[in-house]
Amino acid sequence: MACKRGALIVLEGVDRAGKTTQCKKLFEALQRSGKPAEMMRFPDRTTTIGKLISAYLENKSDLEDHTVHLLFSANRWEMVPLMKKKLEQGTTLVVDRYAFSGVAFTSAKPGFCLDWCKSPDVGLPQPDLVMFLQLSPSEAALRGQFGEERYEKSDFQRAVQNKFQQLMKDRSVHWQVIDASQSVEDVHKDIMTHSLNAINCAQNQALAEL
Ligand code: DGP
Ligand code: NA
Ligand code: NA
Repeated sequence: MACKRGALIVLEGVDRAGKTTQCKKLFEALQRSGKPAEMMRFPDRTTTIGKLISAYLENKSDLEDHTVHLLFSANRWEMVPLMKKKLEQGTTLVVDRYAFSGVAFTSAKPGFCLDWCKSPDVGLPQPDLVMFLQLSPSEAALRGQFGEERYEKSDFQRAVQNKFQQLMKDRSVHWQVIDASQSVEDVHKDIMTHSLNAINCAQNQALAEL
């Protein structure tokens, strides 16, 4: 019997919504239930391109806004061969941020339209499920101070949140809004339910492209 493909599952949301915690919990739960799974995150700061991005985010370097947008996209593209290989082998990928963060963060800057922002990511593997961890800016503020990185400012995060709301109107993407104000365990339960459905559906579908 041919090996059934894994699902491409993405978690998105503004900073402090709990994406990284939930990716880890989902990955661990899938492993426990015997489903082959791996975690990935974007930006992947370990590659040559990722190191340029990391220095930019840490305010150690300045890059022109279009340039950095293309670097974030290139950082996703450089992982595509590995992602396709894993998915074809039957491994489900749990991904912390993807092209939607790319579009939301850049288009929140002045002078960028959604279409320009989307174009470099056209053709990337299409996620089987994108869960948006929804948390209001006021609830996010209760979770403590932002760090020191470039985008971690409330006004900018509010603009990013608005861009995500716009992106979620795109019906060609399988969006699922998750109430991230619930307890960590309740958020995890929701995410697990949607993920198991996505894994079942993905088995019988070809991998599509953004
Ligand atoms: P994280 O490592 O998940 O904290 O993400 C780093 C920061 O980079 C975070 O503020 C979100 C932002 N970011 C993630 N992906 C992209 C992207 O593709 N483009 C831009 N401009 N920003 C991004
Ligand atoms: Na961050
Ligand atoms: Na995170």
